[in-house]
Amino acid sequence: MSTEQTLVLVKPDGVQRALAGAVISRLEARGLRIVAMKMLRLTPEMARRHYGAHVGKAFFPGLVEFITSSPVIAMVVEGQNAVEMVRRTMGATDPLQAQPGTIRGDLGVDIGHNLVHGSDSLESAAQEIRLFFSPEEILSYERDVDRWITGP
Ligand code: IDP
Ligand code: MG
Repeated sequence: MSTEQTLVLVKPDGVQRALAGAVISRLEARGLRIVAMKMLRLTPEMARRHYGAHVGKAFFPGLVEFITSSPVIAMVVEGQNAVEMVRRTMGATDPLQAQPGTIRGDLGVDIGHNLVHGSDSLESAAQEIRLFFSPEEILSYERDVDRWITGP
């Protein structure tokens, strides 16, 4: 068993479409614990750092424009295998390919408007968490329900 932390963003389309609650509910319902949360509007500099792996791709300028166009909700989410748990709960990048039952498969339509971001590995999670949050902003706490999610 490995408890992990990962970065989740409700992207501008999720906030604008009033789907932030739905996204957060699905993560909570999977047993994941929110240990940090804030609303912010990304600067272009921050967007370029967050999506550094995609620099040079054809969709990169549009991606930066989109992710900076309106506020996002950023979260650090914690739980057993949290990186993969979040990725599987989000579904495939292209909502057309995402399985029904996933966030993108149920709520999304277009690859450029896929509602949610989740780190793709433990390494990128650590890097992305550092970009969005200072260590003091990340809380450590127990929930009584956790023993019913993963056992004592
Ligand atoms: P991910 O969000 O599922 O990890 P990535 O491949 O890391 O997907 O791409 C980052 C984001 O860039 C995607 O969530 C999507 O919004 C956007 N994106 C990826 N590929 C395309 C594309 O081919 N056209 C337009 N936008 C794309
Ligand atoms: Mg990615």
